[in-house]
Amino acid sequence: MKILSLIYFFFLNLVLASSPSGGYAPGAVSCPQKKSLTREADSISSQEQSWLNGRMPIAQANLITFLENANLQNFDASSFVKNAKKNITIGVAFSGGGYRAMLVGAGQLAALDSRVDGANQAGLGGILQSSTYIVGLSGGSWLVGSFALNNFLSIDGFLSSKSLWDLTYSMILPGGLFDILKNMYYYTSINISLLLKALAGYKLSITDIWGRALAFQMFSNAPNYGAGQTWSDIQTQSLFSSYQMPYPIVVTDGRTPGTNIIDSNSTIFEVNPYELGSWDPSVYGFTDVKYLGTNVVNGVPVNNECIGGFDNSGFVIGTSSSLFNEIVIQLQSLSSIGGLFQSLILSALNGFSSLDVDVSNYGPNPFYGFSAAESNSIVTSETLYLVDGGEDGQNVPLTPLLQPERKVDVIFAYDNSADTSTNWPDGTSLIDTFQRQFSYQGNGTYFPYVPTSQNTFVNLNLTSQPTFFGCDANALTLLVPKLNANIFNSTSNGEPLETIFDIPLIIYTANRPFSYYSNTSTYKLNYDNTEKSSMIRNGFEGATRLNSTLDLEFAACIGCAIIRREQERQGIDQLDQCKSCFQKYCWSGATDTATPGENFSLEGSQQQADPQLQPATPLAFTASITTTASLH
Ligand SMILES: *[C@@H]1O[C@H](CO)[C@@H](O)[C@H](O)[C@H]1NC(C)=O
Ligand SMILES: *[C@@H]1O[C@H](CO)[C@@H](O)[C@H](O)[C@H]1NC(C)=O
Ligand SMILES: *[C@@H]1O[C@H](CO)[C@@H](O)[C@H](O)[C@H]1NC(C)=O
Ligand SMILES: *[C@@H]1O[C@H](CO)[C@@H](O)[C@H](O)[C@H]1NC(C)=O
Ligand SMILES: *[C@@H]1O[C@H](CO)[C@@H](O)[C@H](O)[C@H]1NC(C)=O
Ligand SMILES: *[C@@H]1O[C@H](CO)[C@@H](O)[C@H](O)[C@H]1NC(C)=O
Ligand SMILES: *[C@@H]1O[C@H](CO)[C@@H](O)[C@H](O)[C@H]1NC(C)=O
Ligand SMILES: CC(=O)N[C@H]1CO[C@H](CO)[C@@H](O)[C@@H]1O
Repeated sequence: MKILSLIYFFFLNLVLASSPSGGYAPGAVSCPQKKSLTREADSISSQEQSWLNGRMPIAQANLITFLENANLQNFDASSFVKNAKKNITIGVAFSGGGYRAMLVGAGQLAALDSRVDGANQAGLGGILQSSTYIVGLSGGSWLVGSFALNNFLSIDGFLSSKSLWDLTYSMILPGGLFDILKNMYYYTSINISLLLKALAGYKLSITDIWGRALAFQMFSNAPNYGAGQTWSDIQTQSLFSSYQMPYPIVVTDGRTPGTNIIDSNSTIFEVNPYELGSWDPSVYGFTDVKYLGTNVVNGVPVNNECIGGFDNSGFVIGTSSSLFNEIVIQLQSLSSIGGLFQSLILSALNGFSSLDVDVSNYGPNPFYGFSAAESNSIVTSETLYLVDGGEDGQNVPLTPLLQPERKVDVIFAYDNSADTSTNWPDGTSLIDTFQRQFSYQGNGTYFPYVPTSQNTFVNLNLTSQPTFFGCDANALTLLVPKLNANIFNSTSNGEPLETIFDIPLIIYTANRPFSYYSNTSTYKLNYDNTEKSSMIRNGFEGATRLNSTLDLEFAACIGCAIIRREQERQGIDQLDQCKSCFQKYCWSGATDTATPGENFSLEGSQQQADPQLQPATPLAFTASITTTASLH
């Protein structure tokens, strides 16, 4: 019986997969024409550029529609967008925070999606269709990966699907207590995946288990739950290749095993549909994601032998969220139910026990001997170790959108972190991103001023309603002292130099309760359908100022933020309506670093504040600030 089912599952692994082995294991493929799989990070890839050539006209046309519907007064959207000096480029970023971040993020995403029922009425529908980039990290990477690899299915599609995002039972026992066949299939299938990858000669990490488990929820429409589905399969999704979806990117951090210190010098990696790599000087390179697993020296395949299928879709989002490995480890204490997982883990860790549990193993290292990177860095290691993208504190993944090469004008930053002891965000992520630009690794990225204290975020209501940062580019000159003198100059090839107008404006939206307390624990692993749709609905309402009921002009105000940089570039005066919007939504630069709130209460051993933050929102709630760094 056991042998038979093993054989059965083995063959099931072989059908209809883009991985060369047909299943989870990487396998030999012929090498591409190009000499090196790796390139310097001095520009976006030629594939990204050619994709943008297709996307930009569509995004600009959709932006005209959005702006026309936004009720901006005395504004000709069509002529403004058509006469812009550059394509108006919108990026959207979703933070980590487990299923909370995925579900609240799904509501925020739905609010921007003109295909979703109610999104146009609520004000922001169409922004997703006008956007160029969409970035996710950890729980946010499940969201972005789900959309990208299910061919940009709308949120309604996820909710009506029987298998996608089925969170009724946790990944420990996806069939619940009674669907024994489902549970058996699940465990056997994961086990076989791991076995096949190990047999193919690859070292496993817990992320292999974790990634396969996630795929059962996120990629369940793919054959055999995505065992043979790769991240580079995004390239062949029809709504990607016809430029109908934004360009999806997930973020993960580089880490040296044995160290736990993530400082401003950590290396931030991104995985996009074509490449994995980093803009940071420590690596400063990108490798073709399709050929991960290939043994290379300075990007050149050894013996001209190449590998495909390493970039399994679940493995990629599992990497971005590898902090969750810790949960999986803790499951061991969950007695009999955890026992199955435990036995999987033990077989995966066989001979591998010295590694930190939250490290994903990308070996052979695609940047081994890479000449553009720092010589004493990651390039000397035979394996590339990647960890949860939020481990450096920047839980909203903004780094890919701050690269001057991407020319982003405005970023929707959705923060569903659990910074406070009651699992609400307090701006920590933005503070960390602000500071990184001054570090060695910041390497010419710029980020507008934000408060330096979380207390200011909370006291000044910057987390209770969408807030704009960097409203006035002329106030940012001190951030770019080197470039300031050259603002209006061009380089020899006629390209304009970076200017203050190329620093994106940030539209920051933090998780808040409107119709539902969406501050669930990062470790909550199962959501019944009511909880799931309540989380999503609350995210939708937070993104839209309660469906624009709290501000009838909200869509217009968002429009003002989107057109702001182009107006500044051209020296066009702001509309009166936009001036009053900016009064309402821009951070003025004021600070209030007092411990938030008047009502104090004791929590645990720490004395903490419990301010009554609202009544701008229908549900009254309290937040408290923790001093210890917490998991997102
Ligand atoms: C907008 O993008 C398209 C496609 O890349 C490009 O051809 C066009 O020149 C861009 N427009 C501006 C104003 O830069
Ligand atoms: C806001 O709109 C969404 C989508 O139509 C809907 O599900 C939700 O109930 C609305 N909220 C309120 C308070 O009307
Ligand atoms: C960051 O890296 C730079 C250059 O290698 C080094 O000078 C600096 O000390 C590092 N900072 C930290 C906090 O490690
Ligand atoms: C996984 O397979 C190994 C053999 O490769 C077996 O010893 C182990 O019991 C299996 N674990 C589960 C949970 O099926
Ligand atoms: C959610 O927020 C409310 C109000 O701040 C708080 O009372 C509750 O404990 C929080 N729930 C969790 C799970 O943190
Ligand atoms: C924050 O919002 C609350 C509720 O709307 C309001 O009472 C308070 O004055 C606001 N604080 C600031 C600094 O705007
Ligand atoms: C930029 O232009 C100004 C004014 O033409 C000129 O004085 C300055 O030297 C230029 N800077 C560079 C770096 O070319
Ligand atoms: C703008 C900037 O400082 N770019 C630098 C980023 O890092 C690479 C590699 O160290 C440099 O070559 C760039 O000049």
